[in-house]
Amino acid sequence: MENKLPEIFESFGEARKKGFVTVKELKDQGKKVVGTFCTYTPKEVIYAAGAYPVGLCATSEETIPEAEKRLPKNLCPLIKASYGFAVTDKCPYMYFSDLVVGETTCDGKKKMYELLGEVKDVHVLQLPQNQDEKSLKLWTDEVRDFKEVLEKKLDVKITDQDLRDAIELCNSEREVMQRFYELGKLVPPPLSGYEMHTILHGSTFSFDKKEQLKNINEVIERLNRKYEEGLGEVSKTDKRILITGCPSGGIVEKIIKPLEESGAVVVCFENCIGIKSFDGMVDTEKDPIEAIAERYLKIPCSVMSPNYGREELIVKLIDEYKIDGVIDVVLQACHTYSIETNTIRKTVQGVNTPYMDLETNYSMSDFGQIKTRLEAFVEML
Ligand code: BJ8
Repeated sequence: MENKLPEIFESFGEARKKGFVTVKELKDQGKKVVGTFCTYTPKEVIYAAGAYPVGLCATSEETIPEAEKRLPKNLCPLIKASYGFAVTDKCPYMYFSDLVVGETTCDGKKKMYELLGEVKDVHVLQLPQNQDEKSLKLWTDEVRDFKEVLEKKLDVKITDQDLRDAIELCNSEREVMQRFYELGKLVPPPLSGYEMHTILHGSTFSFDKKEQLKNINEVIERLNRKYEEGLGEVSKTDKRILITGCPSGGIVEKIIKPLEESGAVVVCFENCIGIKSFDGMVDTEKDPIEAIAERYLKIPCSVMSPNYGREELIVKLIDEYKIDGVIDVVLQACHTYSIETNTIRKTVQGVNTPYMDLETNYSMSDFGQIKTRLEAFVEML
């Protein structure tokens, strides 16, 4: 049983590519696909419409030169790369999306969606920038409108029962994914941060949720056994790191890998690949749209102002995951995360934990410089 783990690990690593075939098959069967860019997009409404949500955030610099023909060079790589894949038709998920859902998060993304609208059918969710009662009312209306948009565009009727079933599905996914990333609380963790990131990222390209949850449950079981038998490969003395900040899909090779080769292990991803996406359940007792809106608006991303939730969450995680150091990843020209580095530094240092912010993009040109900074950071922990 034990030696089957690498196979499963590999299958998650290949999940994005394998998903291309699955999505084509789904389309051939007449199924609908909805492309999304952000953790604030309520997946439940998409599932309730009988459609499949798929993430479109690009993680490679390949199409950035093409994107820069329309977008400024000094823009976040995630935005440029995602737009680049759309205009060059190089992303099958974008190609097969019946509808692309954007959201008013950062300025760069919302202006990019205007250009994307020239080549794809785009619906933009008007996300408020605050999490108070007034904003919740606006957001609840917006989620209700989103349901109507999907009904019209996909020619379906979404009932309350459809929404409740979708809530149940997504809550069970959250429950399993939480148990998975909480393996990072073990000392030493039974897997590296690189492996954890691969599984978290790969699972977002699984279209058969039941199969995905079965596989993740199997991984959890095996890793727990590995831990109990003391067979893990991570050393007890490795420094335990929390990663926060921008989405990390495009910087794994550049930050996570060299960091873990320097005597550290990433035990917690607070960003959108991990905790931000799966924290908090949708209340099953309330009106489904209201409950969905409430859960999503609480996500503590830097696009909210103020965003106290992120500070509170990080302090809690430092304690729960026995964190030795926090690394705040900022994608170049991401103003909201960049400005928040001030608050996050104060908060983290306020609980006597070393902190470092790293600004980077998707190119490997600063690899050496980043590696040196990471080694120096781990050295002083
Ligand atoms: S919930 S992190 S997915 S907005 S695109 S803000 S990196 S400048 S992605 Fe995000 Fe939703 Fe928040 Fe998560 Fe900065 Fe780049 Fe904008 Fe970005």
